[in-house]
Parts: sequence; C-alpha cells; structure tokens
Amino acid sequence: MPAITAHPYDYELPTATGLALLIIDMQRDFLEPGGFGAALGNDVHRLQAIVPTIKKLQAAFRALHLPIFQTVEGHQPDLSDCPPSKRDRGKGTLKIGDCGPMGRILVLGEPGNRIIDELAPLPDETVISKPGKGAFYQTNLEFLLKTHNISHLIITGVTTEVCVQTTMREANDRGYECLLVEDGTESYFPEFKQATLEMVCAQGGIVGWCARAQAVLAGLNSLQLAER
Ligand code: C5J
Repeated sequence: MPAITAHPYDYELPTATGLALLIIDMQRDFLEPGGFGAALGNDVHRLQAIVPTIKKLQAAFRALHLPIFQTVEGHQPDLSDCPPSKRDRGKGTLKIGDCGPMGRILVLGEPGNRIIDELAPLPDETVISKPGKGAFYQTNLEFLLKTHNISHLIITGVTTEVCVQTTMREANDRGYECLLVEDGTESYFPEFKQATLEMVCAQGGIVGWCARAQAVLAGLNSLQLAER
C-alpha cells in the first residue's frame, strides 16, 4: 500500500483519485507588506519561505493530474459577509474594507486579495473564496470534494494556527484524512506553528498527520509506480 512517512505513523494513500492538494490563503494580503497581515502588526516576510516548497507540491500534483484546490480569505465589497466582530478586532490602523497600498484590505477582487504570482492557479484549477478562517464555512468546498470523490487532503498554506488549522479541524470532523505539510505551512509566530504541528498529530493523530514535503513527494512517487 503506497504511503507517506509521517507523524504519528505512516499516512496510507488512497488510489490516486481520492487525493487532493489544498493550498490555503497564499494571497498577497498575508504575504506582502501593505495587506491584512501587516495591518495587524505582523512581519509578513517569514511566510515567504514556504513558497518554493508549495510550488514543488503544486507541480507534482499537476504532473499526476491530481486535483488542487486553493482558497483565498476575502469579503464582498459591501462587507455583508464580514461580521462587525471581525472588522473591529485588533484595532489595527487599517481595517477590513479600508483602502491600503494593495487596494481594499481583505476584499475579494482587490489586488491584495490575489494569490501570489508564484502559485497562480491554472485556469482549470479551483479557487474558493471564503469569508471565515475555515475553508468549509459558507463555501462549496465540501460539495466539490464529494463531487471529485476526495477522501484524503494534503494541506498547505498560511497561517498554520489560524486558517490552516481551522480548515484541518473542519475537514477532520467531516471524515477527511488530512496531512499537514510541515514545511509547506507557516505562521507569523514560530511557536504557534510548532504547537499546531504537535497538537494536530498528538493522541494518535487526533486531527491528522504531519510530514515534510519531501516525504509527500516520495509518497506520490510510490503511488504513481503502484498505479502503472
Ligand atoms: C488569518 C489566515 N491569519 N489565512 N488568516 O487571519 O490564517
């Protein structure tokens, strides 16, 4: 049985149709100066280190014709899907909907809301806009995964303890087998990233598995060989 070497134990792969790559919120708002992440007082540069790793995974999934789903966090221009509690939280200099250097902060369609160029989706790849932290909240992600018969999710993106972890927990509760890529996710706070990696795969994988990208790529290779 093809598997990925992972914590807390090997992550068994389904037949190729069943596996998808989920890339969470690799958008300019979080990775570049002048966006939502920076408006909340964070140093956005440390998030950029994972871009080459996610790019490698994206290329591997594309080469195997496996589905890739990306998300962006953003709100309608009238902010009708942004609760005041979210807009007001943090008391930053720029709030959601305000005009910043990359357009309106965390608003769909604005320049800052775009996925970074390095990870731009192909025209036939799905990008899900989400108003919350979790990718299942008020989106059609679950419908799309069911339509594609996906049971296993390889999860990457930012930030580890916010949108990535929330999404992994939502997916786990819905019965998906989730693996978080250790060097394919990042946080503004290294200690929060580390704690998240430890807590998701504690207790025998209470939320899922963790593995490095190299192990994921080796697992994909074994899957390809097994299905030849
Ligand atoms: C945050 C996210 N951190 N994508 N969003 O607000 O994790």
